[in-house]
Amino acid sequence: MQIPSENIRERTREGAGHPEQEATLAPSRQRKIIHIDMDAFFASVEQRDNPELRGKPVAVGYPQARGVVAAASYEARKFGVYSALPSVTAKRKCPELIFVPPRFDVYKSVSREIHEIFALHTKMIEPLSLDEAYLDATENMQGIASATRIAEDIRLKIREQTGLTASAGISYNKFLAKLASDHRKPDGLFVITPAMGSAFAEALPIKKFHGVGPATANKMRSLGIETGLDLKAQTLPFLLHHFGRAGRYYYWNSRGIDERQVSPDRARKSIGTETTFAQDIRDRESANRELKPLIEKLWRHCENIGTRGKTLTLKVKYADFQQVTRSRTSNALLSSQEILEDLCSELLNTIFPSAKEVRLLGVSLSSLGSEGSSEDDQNMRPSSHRQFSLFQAIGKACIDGG
Ligand code: DCP
Ligand code: MG
Repeated sequence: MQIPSENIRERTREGAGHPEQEATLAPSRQRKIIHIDMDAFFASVEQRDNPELRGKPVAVGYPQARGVVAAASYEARKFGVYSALPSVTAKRKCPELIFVPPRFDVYKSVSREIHEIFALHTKMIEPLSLDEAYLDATENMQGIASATRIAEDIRLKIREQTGLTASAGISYNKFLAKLASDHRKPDGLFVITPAMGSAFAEALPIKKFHGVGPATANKMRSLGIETGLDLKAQTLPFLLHHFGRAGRYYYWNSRGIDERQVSPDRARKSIGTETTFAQDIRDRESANRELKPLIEKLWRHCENIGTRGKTLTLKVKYADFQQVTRSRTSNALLSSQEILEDLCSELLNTIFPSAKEVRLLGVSLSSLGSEGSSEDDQNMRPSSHRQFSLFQAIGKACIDGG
């Protein structure tokens, strides 16, 4: 049985800021980091543009058997409807739920508008998805000392110019700024000061730590680790032993420390999804079986956002945390789920038989382009869609919050 651990994530040059790929070091200087996240983004845009939807439970997505909810309005969330929930389940939980098909062009244009507002204050902007970004406001165009003031100003401008609300988190690093923006959602602002950071991290349930999906959370629980405080009580060698390189990230995060920089030049390079298994697997047949739903989700995501890729990569993480990837690249954009399945099957042949057990499998697409657009057009306009998270609520949403 598999436990989906990650949403579909949009990977970036730095590996999407995944804890396992970024060293987290002791802090050097005090920074002012703002995390902005639009509230119920796709659903709010739909309610803005269609007054009949306001105040009602709305899901952006398709109600069909295999559809999933992309975004849920806050009215729908009261019924337990959230992103990545199968549409059929959503409708059962909330019979009044109104499904609205996604309009990605509109979301992209709002995304550009909010980006322009951020750019009035700083060049240090790292978009995480269409509706979310980190800003390093330590240095800013107006020389404003208070990052809170900047965040309030941004929230106000977003409301005035787009008619939508955003929540803001302010702190001295990315980890805490992102937690802070979630703290007073919707339409809220929250500051985690250096004096509060450590206590805030200690009080967190482990699933709130970046990179902790259901499988890792279960493993932590089996080791008696339930909260940030429990995590903090572990030694670095212990965490490295049990969680590989991510252990270093957990070690520092549980102390409220995160030295990842805001990286303005990060651009989405790939979309992908992965699963950590409740029990490690050893044979090719099991791997094939576990990959099927991943490929299906990846393809559904491609279809939803009109994106295709030329390179398919299979990621394998072994029980000892060693990680390998295998890729195949085609001259043309890969155009069907069957093609992805065939390529995955070929790639599995390079992995199995395997002497070691496998704890995680992932599939991703890179060399992305838009379905139906010309080669030049694709090169000119790398698409910037957000992950359709397939699971981290399955974890919490696709394409990788930082
Ligand atoms: N999204 C998606 N699939 C997911 C998660 C999100 O397609 N699994 C899309 C729809 C969301 C948008 O990305 O509206 C932004 O995602 P967020 O996680 O920021 O969620 P929302 O903005 O919808 O809600 P919140 O108010 O919690 O930020
Ligand atoms: Mg949002």
